Amino acid sequence: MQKQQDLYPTRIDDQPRIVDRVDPVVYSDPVTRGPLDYAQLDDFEHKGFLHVPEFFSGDTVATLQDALHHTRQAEAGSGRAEVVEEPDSGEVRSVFAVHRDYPVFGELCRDQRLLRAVFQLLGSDAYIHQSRINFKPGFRGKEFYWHSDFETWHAEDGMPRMRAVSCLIPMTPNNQYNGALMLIPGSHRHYISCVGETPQNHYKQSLKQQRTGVPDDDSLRWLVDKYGIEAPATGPGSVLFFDCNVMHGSNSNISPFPRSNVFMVFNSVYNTLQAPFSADSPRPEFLATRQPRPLGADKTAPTPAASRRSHAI
Ligand code: 6CS
Ligand code: FE
Repeated sequence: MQKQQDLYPTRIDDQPRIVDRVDPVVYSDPVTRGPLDYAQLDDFEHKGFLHVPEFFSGDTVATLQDALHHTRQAEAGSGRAEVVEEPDSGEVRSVFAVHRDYPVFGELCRDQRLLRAVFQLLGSDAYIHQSRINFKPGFRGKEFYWHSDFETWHAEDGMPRMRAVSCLIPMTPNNQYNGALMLIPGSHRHYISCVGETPQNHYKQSLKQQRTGVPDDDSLRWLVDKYGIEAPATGPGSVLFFDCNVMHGSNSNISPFPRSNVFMVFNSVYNTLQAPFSADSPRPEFLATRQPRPLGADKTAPTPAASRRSHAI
């Protein structure tokens, strides 16, 4: 498979580097109609994330919460590759490919309003690059150290450009007590090229505790000094959209309250995976879709306004 030019080299030097993003953030015209208004699209453009309260109805949330509880019970001790356990307690930390294996989450990723919002951000049709539930159980849910998802998806999955968006769909309250997601607003406009080499089968370690492909202290300090940190308090019914390259992480949860979220990662159909840019072999399909199934995000509105960048860049 012919490799595209690597605009975002990483894990190749023994020195970290911070380079500017060359890709757009919001790909469609701000006038493109959908659930996100102009101010919200502008917010996403500048911060790299957007919290939208009350996106889903109470009935939808209740259905999703039931499915989440069922998933956790079904997967505890299942030993499936898609299931990642907490390093110490063995509790379920994450379950991947839930859009493929659980019908309720398969329907969620086809929600027409969600897809329309994704079209407003990506300016094209999209498919699920990755889906997961992060349970972050009470008392023993461990941290997700600071990282850019794109750095991993570029290095290990071969995602060429920054044209993917994550939708965090909270199933419990996310607050300062139970490990809410922390994000650095504006960090999506800078790409931190990390040191180190990708170990073989890195995902078997990184999904429990990521050490390779995380920013060095000086780069992280530079970002925080420049932009600060935000930890939006979210909860069931809302959606947090965040750009593939925004720097984020979450603390361990020592509260009694779980912090469980569903994540749907939408990738533009114009950004399909190539050969990994910094790994010997691609990660498994349950982590990174290599057989895209477009969802029709570009067909979700009655009369979409012509969008300037709805074609390949
Ligand atoms: O490696 C990945 O794809 C996963 N790792 C993290 C820490 N966030 C994105 C994704 O779930
Ligand atoms: Fe992440």
